[in-house]
Amino acid sequence: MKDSGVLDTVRDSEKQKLQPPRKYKVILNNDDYTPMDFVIEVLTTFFNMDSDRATDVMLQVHQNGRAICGVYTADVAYTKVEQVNRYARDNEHPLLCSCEQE
Ligand code: TYC
Repeated sequence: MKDSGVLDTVRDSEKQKLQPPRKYKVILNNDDYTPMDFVIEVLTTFFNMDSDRATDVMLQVHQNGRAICGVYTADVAYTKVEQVNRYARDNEHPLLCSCEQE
């Protein structure tokens, strides 16, 4: 009889340890009120985009309803979401940033 129970468990737990970290898409959502310039500022400030790229992504959100701004590990993704939503609220804009697992 094959005696693999314990070894399989050890191998499974080693495999789990070796998995790369889960990644999260950070998403910007469209609304009718946030000024386009403010969205571009957010993309350059929090997602390190140059102004051409930021303009493209902003227009993608404006036209399609949402766009991915970047893909990060969980802690970085959640921090970006909090920082962007805090910054939008502080400036009295309804801009919504969210994230979902890739
Ligand atoms: N739709 C907004 C407007 O017409 C612009 C906008 C773009 C808002 C992207 C949010 O994530 C957004 N002023």
